[in-house]
Amino acid sequence: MNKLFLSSLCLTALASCKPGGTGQQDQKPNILLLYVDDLGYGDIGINGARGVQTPNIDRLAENGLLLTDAHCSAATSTPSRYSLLTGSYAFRNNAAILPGNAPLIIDTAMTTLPDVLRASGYKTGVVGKWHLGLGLGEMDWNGEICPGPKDIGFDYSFLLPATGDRVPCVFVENQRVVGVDPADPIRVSYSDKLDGFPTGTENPELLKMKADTQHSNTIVNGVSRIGYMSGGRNALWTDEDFPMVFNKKAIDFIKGCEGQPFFLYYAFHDIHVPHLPNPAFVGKSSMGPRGDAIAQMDWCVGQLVSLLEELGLSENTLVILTSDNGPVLDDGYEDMAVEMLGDHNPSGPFRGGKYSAYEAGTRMPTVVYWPGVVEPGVSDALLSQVDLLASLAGLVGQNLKPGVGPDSFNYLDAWLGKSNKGRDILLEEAFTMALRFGEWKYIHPFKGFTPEWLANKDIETGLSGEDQLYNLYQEPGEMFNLAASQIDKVKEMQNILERIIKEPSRNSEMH
Ligand code: NG6
Ligand code: CA
Repeated sequence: MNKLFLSSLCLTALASCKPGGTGQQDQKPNILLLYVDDLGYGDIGINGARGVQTPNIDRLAENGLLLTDAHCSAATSTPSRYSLLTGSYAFRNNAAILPGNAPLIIDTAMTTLPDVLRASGYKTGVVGKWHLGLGLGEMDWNGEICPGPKDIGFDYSFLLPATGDRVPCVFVENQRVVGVDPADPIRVSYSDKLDGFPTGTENPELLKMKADTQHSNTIVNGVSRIGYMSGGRNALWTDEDFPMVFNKKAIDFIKGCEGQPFFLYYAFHDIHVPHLPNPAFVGKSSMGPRGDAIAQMDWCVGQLVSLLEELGLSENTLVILTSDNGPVLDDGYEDMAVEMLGDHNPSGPFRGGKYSAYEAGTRMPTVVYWPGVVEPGVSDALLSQVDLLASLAGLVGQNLKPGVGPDSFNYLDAWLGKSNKGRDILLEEAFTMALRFGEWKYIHPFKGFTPEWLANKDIETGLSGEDQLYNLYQEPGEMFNLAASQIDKVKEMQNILERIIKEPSRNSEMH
């Protein structure tokens, strides 16, 4: 990485920031990270979506940078989010999909992405899906929830605590449940049924959408979820209101930052299950609720971009839109996503999807938009979200202390399209680990057992007891396993993987 180039890039970027309408002259650029949930590579128009239109995202891509080989760090949510915020691979902390009553998995002593930006004068906020745990375990949802976002660098937070399909079905603002009532205390359990709400198993006649066994516990808003809760009746969310609720909080946050640069991590619930789009978006796609949720999310993106324009902030705001893992059609609810798919391909030209070690597990639809700084174009640089910590630190001129962002490297010039040089190697975490290196993709043998709920679904996990080696330049679809004929290459890839596992990448310079 060329330091001179980077610092001059930084200066150029900052110098080209035009004065904003809200007095943001000469400020560091705002950063708006639009983090969609479960959105596949092929789910946006510009990447070939057939069953839904995404005009707002396409407009960002046409006027910005479309990245074709940018990855989240893992094929599920919690590990990807962990890496994004800490610059550390999730396996180093055994981060896996969390239940809704899990403790916070980010050590509050770590320097996180929002910490880095806050130290540079940013106001930091998170709105939307959290899924990184809250509290210390055995949490009391009726008082202050600690530790939480503010303890890892966020000045403001408005959260959906875990996922839309997990209890508790309440919003948490600045670490307190919104609308909590001492007379109706909230309790949450993932092991014991709690009195208070009917369950999908016992009262299926109350459901507006059928679900599998795991999703057949507490019914809220006519939909059964994973886990049990009681109390908090005045605090319950209405899924169909999510786009308006979250967008309003995001807009209020941005407006409230007048005079101070902001970092907003806007983590969509869409397009995770349950798919319950607002009536305004029902029927907007030809694919039923999953497609309508994409249209809804695209509308939300459009609203935020319009806000930046109205406030005169567009040219002083770096917008990154991406996703936390690949697409999935059957994730527990009967919502016609499989039946109504038509000729739409959520994974684009790649194999697999959510949960998968194949490319579509982590290769994300990714757009970078910053008028006047990022030139319109397409880049096939190999990039990982684990690098956003170091790259954005580079943008704001922060040097990372040793140990901070242990797997994160500064690829700012590639993220902004100033260079085509991305990573040489890239780790993809799933139930096993996979590694990209030049034209090669290696998938490590999986010796564990596939969870029953996953094994029973029609999902290509990429899990095998054997080594797998694919040549992505020859066939991006990962159909022909070359491991048996490329023994030396397999060995080389295994060695790289071992080094990554053994020590933080910043020590070994493995990137
Ligand atoms: C799985 C859930 C799935 C989804 C996922 C988390 C079952 C059978 N499946 O365990 O529905 O909630 O966890 O998705 O329970 S993620 O995008 O947040 O990682
Ligand atoms: Ca996800």
